[in-house]
Amino acid sequence: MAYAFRIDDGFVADENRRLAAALDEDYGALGRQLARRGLDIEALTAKVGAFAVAVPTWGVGTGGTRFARFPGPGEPRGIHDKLQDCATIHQLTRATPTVSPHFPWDHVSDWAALREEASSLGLGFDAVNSNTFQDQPGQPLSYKFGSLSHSDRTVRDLAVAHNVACIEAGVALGSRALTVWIADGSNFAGQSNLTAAFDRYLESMHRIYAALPAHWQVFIEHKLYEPGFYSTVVADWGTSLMAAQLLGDKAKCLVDLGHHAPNTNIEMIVARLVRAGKLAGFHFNDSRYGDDDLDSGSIDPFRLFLVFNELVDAAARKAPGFDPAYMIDQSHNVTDPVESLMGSAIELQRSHAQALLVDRAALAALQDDNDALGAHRLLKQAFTTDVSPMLAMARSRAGGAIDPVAVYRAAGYRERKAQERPVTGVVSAGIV
Ligand code: AFD
Ligand code: MN
Ligand code: MN
Repeated sequence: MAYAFRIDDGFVADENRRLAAALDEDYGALGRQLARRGLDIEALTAKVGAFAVAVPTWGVGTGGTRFARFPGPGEPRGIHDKLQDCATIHQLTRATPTVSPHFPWDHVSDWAALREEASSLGLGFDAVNSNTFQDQPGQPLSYKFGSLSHSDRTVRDLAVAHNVACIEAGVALGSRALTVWIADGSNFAGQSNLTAAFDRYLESMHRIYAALPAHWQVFIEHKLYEPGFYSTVVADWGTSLMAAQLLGDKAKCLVDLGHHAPNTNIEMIVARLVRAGKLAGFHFNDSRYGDDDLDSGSIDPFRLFLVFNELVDAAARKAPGFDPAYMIDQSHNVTDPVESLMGSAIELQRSHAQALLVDRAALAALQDDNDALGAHRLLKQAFTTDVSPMLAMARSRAGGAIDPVAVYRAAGYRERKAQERPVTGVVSAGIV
């Protein structure tokens, strides 16, 4: 493909040099603070550096709402441009080595070539996502009234076939999981038989499950409402867990942080799914009202910390079957998506790092003593510790930027992309 601007690693190193002395000072101070708590900053920094989260290909384009979409300059025009942006996010953060594609949005004719292209950019592929929530041009049947749970078998067949094709594409890309989110539901009481719709969904999922290769998994993504505003076929983690248990070992439940009723205790759902050996992984984002798809940690960082507290706890006690896949799922309507995704990856690392600070044995002792405030204070101490120097040190040691957004801006990446990627004039709406 034609020459595409990339930020020079030498430029990143030069920018880092200007910040290195201050970082050393802050890292040293944090190290001494943690040492007083019996924590070794070097061991923690190594763990933080090992944390990785996938970026969804749809996340690097500007998002929108059902009212409008306001495109930003230099938007990716297709999967090749998207890979460039994903590579830049990983280059500067060193936390996003994989990409999660969405079909048919990211369709290409040669999967092997795409895998090669990604690999040349230092990227691999994470879970593949199917799309039966909208009709594609020329599609013979419509998903207007559902897909995997549709009342018409021929529509269900089409949706199943699409998911099987996604698996085949994923195999060629080196992926190991299929994420299935369906928009199926109803808008009017009486419109749909709630039991029959779920039965049809299960039957379709059994057929998709049967097409999974060895070592593959299917991730079931639930969502409370929207676009069905009366009922949704896979609305909650109870439905998701039931489906995963009925399907078999390869089926697990994916938690998108925006897909719950307001004020739901999501960390408890996480704990339950871990206990059931059914936690597939996450779509990280933040929300205030619904499926807002705001940047991770931007609204309620404490909740994000509490989710990671459960994850670190599960890892520490080696919970059976615990191997969650981490992905960001956000819609960037008013920010530069690359900046938002870099910031979000860092916020996830931050929550992870803070959760690693919790003294598990001390917490268990306080819980056994029913010392409510003592236990809470222990968590709060971890949550209020500024681990920024640790995150920056992990990044810079891995060749990333101490301050990714500042380097990204100084490099003029978006301006260069605006020149390389002329506006196509396509106006679109829709939440990604
Ligand atoms: C929609 C859903 C869900 C899903 C995404 C990609 O709300 O978050 O992960 O589409 O399929 O935004
Ligand atoms: Mn999602
Ligand atoms: Mn969503």
